[in-house]
Amino acid sequence: MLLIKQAPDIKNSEVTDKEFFEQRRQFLQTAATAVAATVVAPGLLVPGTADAGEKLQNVRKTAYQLDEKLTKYKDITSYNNFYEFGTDKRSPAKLAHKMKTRPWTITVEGEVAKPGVYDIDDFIKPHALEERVYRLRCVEAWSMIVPWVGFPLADVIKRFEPNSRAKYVQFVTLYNPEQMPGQVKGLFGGGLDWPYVEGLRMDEAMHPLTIFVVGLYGEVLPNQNGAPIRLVVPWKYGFKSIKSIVKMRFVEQQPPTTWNKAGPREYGFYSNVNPKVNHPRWSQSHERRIGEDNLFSPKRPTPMFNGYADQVASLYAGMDLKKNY
Ligand SMILES: Nc1nc2c(c(=O)[nH]1)N[C@H]1C(S)=C(S)[C@@H](COP(=O)(O)O)O[C@H]1N2
Ligand SMILES: [Mo]
Repeated sequence: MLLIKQAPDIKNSEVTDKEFFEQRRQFLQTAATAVAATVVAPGLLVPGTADAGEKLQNVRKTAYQLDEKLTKYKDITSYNNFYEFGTDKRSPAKLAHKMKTRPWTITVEGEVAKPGVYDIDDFIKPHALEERVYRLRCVEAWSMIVPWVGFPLADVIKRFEPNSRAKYVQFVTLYNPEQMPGQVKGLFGGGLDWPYVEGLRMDEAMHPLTIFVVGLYGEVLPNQNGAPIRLVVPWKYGFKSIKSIVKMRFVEQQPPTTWNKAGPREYGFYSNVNPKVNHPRWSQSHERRIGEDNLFSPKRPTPMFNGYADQVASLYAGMDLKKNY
């Protein structure tokens, strides 16, 4: 087992993980080239026609990096919260292949100049893909360091031209009990109200840290991580980062959110990572890192706003964060 006493050696572990990443990249490139040469035209290997694990083209590196070891691909893709596929962390990786991610449409509606139903590939195409390494912190007191691939939500919002009544954006996940067994009433989806919904205030949605994600480790997003497209809002608890989105709705009133409906005393609308405001069942002051820490490892302190305070604290100036949890 790992790192009970050993001092963290960031450089060393980064090298190890990059080697792993590069080997995987090499392997997939070789595989993709072989496929392209025989069956598929190379131009088809773009997001949209690609399956989970296929390499994404033209992913730009960015300055969004962290001085922490990346969580292994295997851990990011086999320890998931995706209640549409059951409440067990291992269920999504086993069951999410049932979800069909093509064809797929995204409906844009509400207070917006360009509402419509957009094919996922047309929706993604105008945006340059970039890699951003973000910390993901679940309210259940665990975390991961994830190299996401995506693009700023702000760029998408600008395309659809919300009007001045648009104060919030609501997001909706696919509802399809045939493909998502956790949505069948009485089965193992934790009794949530389906479809899963989330929302952001417009300034949170427009913040440069907020992204739509279509990939992971340079590859097309696996279904269990929210293919074909999900949100990632790194200063908020993981549950705000809604998966497998089929609708964006621009609204004037603060929209309902799934976890707030399920347990209003436990989950508020804002859900900013805040070590000073505890959840009734899990401490928010500390966390363990998936794939590295075990039951005996010292807990890692959770930073305010998940480490993004310098960039996002001003969004909440003057707000009581104990009330607006
Ligand atoms: N549609 C949907 N989105 C969801 C969830 C879910 O159950 N359904 N779980 C959330 C929670 S609690 C977390 S911690 C993150 C986990 O993302 P990951 O599996 O990619 O790590 O997804 C969030 N998005
Ligand atoms: Mo979570």
